[in-house]
Amino acid sequence: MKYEFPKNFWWGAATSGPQAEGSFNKPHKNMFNYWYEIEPEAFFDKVGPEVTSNFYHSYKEDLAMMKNLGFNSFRTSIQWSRLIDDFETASVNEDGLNFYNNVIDESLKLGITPVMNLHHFDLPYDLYKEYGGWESKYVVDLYAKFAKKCFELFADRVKNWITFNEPIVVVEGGYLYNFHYPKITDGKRAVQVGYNLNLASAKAIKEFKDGGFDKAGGRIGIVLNLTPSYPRSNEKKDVEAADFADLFFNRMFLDTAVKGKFPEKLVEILKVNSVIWDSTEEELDLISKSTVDYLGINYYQPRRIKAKEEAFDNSKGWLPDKHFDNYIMPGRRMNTYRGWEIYPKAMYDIAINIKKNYNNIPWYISENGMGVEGEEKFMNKDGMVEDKYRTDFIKEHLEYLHKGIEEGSNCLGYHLWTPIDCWSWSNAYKNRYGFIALDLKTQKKTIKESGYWFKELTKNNGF
Ligand code: BGP
Repeated sequence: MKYEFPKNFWWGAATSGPQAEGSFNKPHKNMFNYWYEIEPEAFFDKVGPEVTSNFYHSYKEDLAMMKNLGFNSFRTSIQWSRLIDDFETASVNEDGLNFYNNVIDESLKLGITPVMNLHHFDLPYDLYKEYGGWESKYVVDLYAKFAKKCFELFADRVKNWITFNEPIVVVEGGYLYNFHYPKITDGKRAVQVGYNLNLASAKAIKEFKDGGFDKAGGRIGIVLNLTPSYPRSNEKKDVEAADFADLFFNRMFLDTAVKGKFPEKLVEILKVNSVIWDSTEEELDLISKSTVDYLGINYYQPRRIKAKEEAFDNSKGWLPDKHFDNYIMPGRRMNTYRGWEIYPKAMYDIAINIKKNYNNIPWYISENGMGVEGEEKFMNKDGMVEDKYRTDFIKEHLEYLHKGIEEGSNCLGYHLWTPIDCWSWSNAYKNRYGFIALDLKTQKKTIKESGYWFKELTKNNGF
């Protein structure tokens, strides 16, 4: 069977500023720079974010390699901590400005559409220290100033914007489950952070529209990691538990971004538990009027849910886990390196969900991929990683995506995570995801077998 994709389908891959550039010449630290400084042992092999894949210096060669693989599009992010000197006035750092101008111009020169994201877990550390980070509405306003500045500087050439990558991960990692600094566990504060991130995204969208950047051919969206919630069984209790997980982890951002409204049921539950966010009528009005033009959806793994089996431990106060338990489904297929289930059919479920429940808004797969540890063991004598498992993984996911598109879902493209093996938060360089292998010692970059396969795919617009 041949899988052909719509005309002008985006083929490419995504990375982020903090994971690819390295920290060279940055005027400020972000949260990860700071965390590494105080706790290097929290990072795999104690490898920090200073060098990463050296995109700051090698962007030309890197983009040329992406072009060689047939990319027509590519996502990265503008680091707030690189572009801006003074956060209050949003004054611009000359070196940062030159760097992003060069990246954008080089991409366009090669015929690669740049998709620019404004926040990939990389809040400037000073804004946490001084104001409490995403718990503060003042920081929300500073972010909107930063976003406005980016549009003014780059929207003449960048037509596809993203306000946030996976905002729910900021909530989960930093305020619930301790996998990102500041590693706080506090349900009420987590909920406020979730609200503030929604508000920040809406304020950036408002700046975009007020500035007329949409009328000038631009569009703005958000990237959400929509992890479909599957109940253990059809029993009411399991279904309700899965429904809560969907409300909290997906729809808190999805409904707000697309429909301008928090799900009523979620608001009700948060009220009953006395953890509802602090909001004003004016903010909610702004949110309702500032919805996205398109969506990026990151999909890696499903969320399996069962009803709570043991009494919830209240000692830390309310947490979302009061309403569900994670379910370890027997026989599930795993990527054991990352500990994530592999379930390609979710691509189809996502496509149909967007079509049916979210006005069939334009969207694309902004991340999907497979992180594998110790990939050098798959290297052949010519130094090429033979990552057939990755090609198979992509194919299986694309088959289900294709089915969703055939049934009318308005999907614009597919980006792998990531073009070149890049740095991953606390996992650093443990798991590799790229089409292109990175030798961390020499910074040598070598195309993997999957990269050559992808090149054929982009030529044929399918496989
Ligand atoms: C997504 C993030 C990426 C990337 C990817 C792979 O959630 O948007 O930044 O890191 O996951 O996950 P990890 O690096 O944790 O293995």
